[in-house]
Amino acid sequence: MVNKDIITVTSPLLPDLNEFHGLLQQIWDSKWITNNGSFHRQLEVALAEYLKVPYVCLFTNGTLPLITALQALHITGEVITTPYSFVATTHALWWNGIKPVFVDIDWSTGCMDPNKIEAAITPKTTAIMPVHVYGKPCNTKAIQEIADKYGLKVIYDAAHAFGVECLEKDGTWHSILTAGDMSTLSFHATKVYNTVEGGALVVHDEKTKKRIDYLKNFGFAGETEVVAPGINSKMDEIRSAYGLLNLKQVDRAIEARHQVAIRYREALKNIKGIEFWNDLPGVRHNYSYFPIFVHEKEYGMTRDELYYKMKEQGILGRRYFYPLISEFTTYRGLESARKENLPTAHKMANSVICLPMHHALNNDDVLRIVNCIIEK
Ligand code: T4K
Repeated sequence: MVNKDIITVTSPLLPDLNEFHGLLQQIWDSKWITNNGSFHRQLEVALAEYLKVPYVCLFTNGTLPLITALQALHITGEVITTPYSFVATTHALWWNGIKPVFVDIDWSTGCMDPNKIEAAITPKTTAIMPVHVYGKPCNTKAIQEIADKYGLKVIYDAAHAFGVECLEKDGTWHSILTAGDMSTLSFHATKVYNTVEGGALVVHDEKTKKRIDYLKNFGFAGETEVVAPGINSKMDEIRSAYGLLNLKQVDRAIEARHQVAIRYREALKNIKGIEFWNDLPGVRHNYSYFPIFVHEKEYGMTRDELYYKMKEQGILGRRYFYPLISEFTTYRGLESARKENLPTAHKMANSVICLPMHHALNNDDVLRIVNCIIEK
């Protein structure tokens, strides 16, 4: 019998409502509701500490930090990027009048394949914009070597990579957000850590932090001084307060996701034609997504057949990231968007289903999901 209870791909981590009321009362009392208020300042400091990064600039979503990073670093011409992401990554380039140049991805992570970058560099290339897709770390070392060789900036779209850390040779854990020139985060409702809508730009020095703070507030450097053509992308006090509360419970949420990943892997390990990734050695993952790849011949069903079967049973996995960004009308005319240029990205986009993954999934939910995949 089909169980009609819906299981969605994700579910937002919500702070305790009573605690939130308490903070709202403080905001009401102060009557300071936006423009770099006390909760905004507290959250920037708390996030920098939690994420082990020098500076966090809060934003109103995860798209505006991408657009702003490109502005702040004066990126022009062409930027090498990945087609295997959410459209916001490439849209940020387009909004800055920059031509995206797509390169293929690596099957073992879904991230940009560093071996494909050099061939895509032209005299107009000014930067690389990779994505730590699903929170899997890009090969940051290889990317940085190429960037240094050609004098390119690197802006990481780290929307999925909240809290992801890598083990360094000296035995210490480093945030993946310290790679490159800047990294962006999304705190959208669907993310591991959310502030309803929200995002951030991670920068490495105080001067850049100051510059970004101007840019996200119309370029104001003082009451009557505008130093740059800025925008308004500030996070308000209400969402900052909500964010402070969610930060207290995000570790528990990540651990709950980890347990879901363990159960999925155990249940699916012997299912022919269903591929998934194990944890990478030396990486602290955040389990933001659980993609599986359906190999039609071995599994006996196409990806879409399984996707729609799950849907009929109320299990709403998602085909993140199908179609590829390079297939959308805005971008498909680009030379680099040609299918033969992106074979691995096409293969991944055509075989992926992200299974439901969030902190509140229980054992029965996981059982229902894996049974739907196992029973053909
Ligand atoms: N870069 C990358 C790599 C990104 O993935 C994203 C965003 C960005 C940049 C831009 O960051 P933001 O500007 O968005 O901060 C979602 C999100 O809207 C988007 O943030 C995210 N990536 C993208 C991968 O997924 P949809 O259209 O799939 O979301 P939606 O509304 O269909 O929600 C999915 C499921 O989540 C629902 O079925 C149920 C659950 N849900 C959703 C919402 C909004 C809830 O339970 N409650 C909710 O309030 O795009």
